[in-house]
Order: sequence, then C-alpha cells, then structure tokens
Amino acid sequence: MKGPDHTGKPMIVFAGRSNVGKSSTIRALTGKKVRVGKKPGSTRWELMIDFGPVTIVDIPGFGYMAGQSKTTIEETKTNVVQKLESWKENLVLAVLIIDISLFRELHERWSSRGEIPIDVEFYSFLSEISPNVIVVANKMDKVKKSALAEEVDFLKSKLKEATSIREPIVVLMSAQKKQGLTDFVSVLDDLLIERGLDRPEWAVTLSS
Ligand SMILES: Nc1nc2c(ncn2[C@@H]2O[C@H](COP(=O)(O)OP(=O)(O)OP(=O)(O)O)[C@@H](O)[C@H]2O)c(=O)[nH]1
Ligand SMILES: [Mg+2]
Repeated sequence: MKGPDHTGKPMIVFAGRSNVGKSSTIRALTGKKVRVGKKPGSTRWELMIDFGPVTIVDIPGFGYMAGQSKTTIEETKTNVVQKLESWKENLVLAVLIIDISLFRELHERWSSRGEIPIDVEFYSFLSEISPNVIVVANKMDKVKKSALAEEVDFLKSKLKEATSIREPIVVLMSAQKKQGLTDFVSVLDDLLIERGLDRPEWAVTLSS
C-alpha cells in the first residue's frame, strides 16, 4: 500500500488512553461492530472504516494493555505516534477521548511525579498534527451530576494550559448510555462542513 489510506479520503482519527471508550464511540457513531472490550488493550491494530466522505480510524489506546508486556505497550505507543505522523497530510480531524471520571485523579498523580499527564501530552501532539481537535469527555455517567461542571472546567483549564493557541473544544458524552451523542455529531458536522466536506450519515438518531 502506497499512501496512508488507499482511499485517499480525509481521515478522522480517534485517539486516547486504553479503555476510555474510543471503539464504543465509533460504534455509536457509525453503527459498525468494531471491537469493544472490558479490559484495556482491546484494539490492538488500527482499523480504517470507509464512511462516506471520510475514513474513520480506530487505533489502540496508549498506556496499560491487559496481558501485554511493557515492551509491547511501549512499541504500540511508538507505532501509534509514527502512524499518526504519517497520516498528517490526510488528517482533517482528531478526536481525543478522555475518561472524565478518571481525568482529575490521573492528572494529579502524573503532575505530582513531575510528569506531563499523558492525556495532556497527547492533546498537544494532536493539536500539532491535525487542523482540528475535539476532546470528548466520555463516561459522564460515572460522575455525579453535581460534580460534572467542575470536572469539565478542570479538564478545560488543563488543556488550555497545554496549548494556549486555541480554545479547546470539549464535548461531554457517555458512549455507553448514548448521552451527548447528538451534540458531538453537530460539532463534528460543523467542523467538516467548515472544511468543505459533506456530512457523513451518522448512525445517531435525534432522540439519542
Ligand atoms: N460507564 C461507561 N462505560 C463505557 C463508556 N464508554 C465505554 N465504556 C466501557 O469502557 C470499556 C472500554 O471501551 P472500549 O470502547 O473498548 O474502549 P477503547 O478506548 O476502545 O479501549 P482500547 O481499545 O483498549 O484502547 C468497555 O467496557 C465499554 O463498555 C461510557 O460512556 N460509560
Ligand atoms: Mg478500542
């Protein structure tokens, strides 16, 4: 295969840590039976879905993968980063999925070790290689309603610190409970239309 994607269509890539719900989100959006799993590391290789005007790409998560050695996990991450860089020309949009029920805790743990939290590091990386980045705060069903707004503000402030260039686009969602999907789709459509592309036939109905 010559190019990054044999169809040459604009690509939308879904990235994020293992187990945050990348494949579940793609399933909900496209109706395609992509592999979803309870344990981190369900998606082992990238999967390209030819979806009307665009190609949707599911990739393995970065971080812990159940049953895989540290070397394999490290190799997977390196591989994902290299692939993303090689797709740069075709990338129209990157969707970074975050588990909003874990973000603050992980952020604090990494920061206290003096490290850049991996979600934030990936946000900066995606912002460099893709003209648009949408952050999906997934698993909102796992956060108490009264705490949601505060968790989202925390996320936004950390993303903003990382790349002061543009205001982060954050969508609150639950792929499992099918909440927030219509909002997400309308943000996606707006960005695609802005870039002169047609809107794909999402599998999301207006009631969801
Ligand atoms: N509670 C809750 N669980 C979710 C949500 N979205 C996904 N999950 C669950 O999270 C687990 C992981 O989902 P996947 O879609 O496989 O996650 P992934 O990011 O593709 O994971 P990898 O391929 O391993 O990187 C599954 O058990 C899903 O059912 C959500 O919005 N809320
Ligand atoms: Mg997956």
